[in-house]
Amino acid sequence: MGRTARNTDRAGTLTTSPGPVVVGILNVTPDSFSDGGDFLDPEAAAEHAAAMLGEGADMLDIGGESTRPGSDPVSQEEEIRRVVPVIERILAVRPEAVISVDTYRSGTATAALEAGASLLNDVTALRGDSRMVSVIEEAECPVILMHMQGEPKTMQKDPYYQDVVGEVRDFLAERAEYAVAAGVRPQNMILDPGIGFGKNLEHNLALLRNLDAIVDLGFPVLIGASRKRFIERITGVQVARDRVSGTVATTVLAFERGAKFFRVHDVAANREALAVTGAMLHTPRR
Ligand code: HH2
Repeated sequence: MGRTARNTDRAGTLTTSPGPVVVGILNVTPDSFSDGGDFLDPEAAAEHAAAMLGEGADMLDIGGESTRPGSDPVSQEEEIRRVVPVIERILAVRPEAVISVDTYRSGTATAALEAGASLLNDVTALRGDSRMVSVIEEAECPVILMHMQGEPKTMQKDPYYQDVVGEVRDFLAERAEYAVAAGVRPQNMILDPGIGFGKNLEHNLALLRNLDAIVDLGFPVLIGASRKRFIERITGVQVARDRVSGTVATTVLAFERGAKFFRVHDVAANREALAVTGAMLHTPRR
């Protein structure tokens, strides 16, 4: 348990540190939209995790269920079966790794924390499982609360907002309030507008353009735009893993607008872009 406690502290430090945080994506699923099936074997997953840490990832986000548009949920047992051996394998090789688990299920969250994960990423913002909030409160671990309209199976059918930025901001403010009222520490919360989750191209662009409205809520903000379909709509790049340049553009703009966490598949490219953007923004002009 010593290891878990230490890494939870390290995860907490990431949320309060001044610089940007690069979150490397590791999907242990057969059907994720860009890396489905690549890392189902714990050995292959651990190798990819080590590669992302070597490229400069500050932490990893492991998912055992795809939430791409049209995806079907898996059982909690299956999710645990996919995720836990990978956490154990990674920590056996890299005990200092900060690992987040992309789940909205309290049972998976508990199993993942026991295996050594130190953060939770809940795409339902604590609406998916009423027991989730007490798991987070007891573990005193950071949590990512994400906005989603609808659910993955149907969310891209006809997303509709009168004022996408205002509605996403109000939703995240309400979810943060709910978590604080249930005992989650404010300094443990990270907010995410949920790029591509029940949003069309214009909705995604409005959220990225007006990100300061969400940053102004006073919590660190995470952006997960990596390789997503809206980039294809702009660039025409059909193969998801080839959407690196488009992803980097979102990282640069979101960083300039105040985002702190960048959930990406291509760690090296985004890390480099953040270093150069940071230098441009913060080096005093002569
Ligand atoms: N996007 C995906 C999954 N989890 N979590 C947060 N907080 N923010 C996101 O934008 C986000 C997320 C979808 O991307 P990916 O994991 O690459 O694909 P899949 O859901 O198909 O596994």
